[in-house]
Amino acid sequence: MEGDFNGDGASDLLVRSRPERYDIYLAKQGGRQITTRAAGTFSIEVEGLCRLDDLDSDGCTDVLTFDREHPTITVLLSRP
Ligand SMILES: [Ca+2]
Ligand SMILES: [Ca+2]
Repeated sequence: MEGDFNGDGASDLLVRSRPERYDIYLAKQGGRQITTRAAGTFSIEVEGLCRLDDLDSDGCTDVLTFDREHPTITVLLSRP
């Protein structure tokens, strides 16, 4: 999934690297390259879902996770 997690105007990548884990890789050089090390990581239930939106309208893409097993919604706000 793509989003601008640091608000620099270049699209970054959110990758589900494991069934229970997501990693964020930031674009660099104006979006022509992507970092090789994850800038951020978070865990999610294996059956969980993840959606992206700028929930606080600050220009940085935020993450919503949905845990179906223990009905929970988690909001992860990005900061530049
Ligand atoms: Ca970015
Ligand atoms: Ca935001």
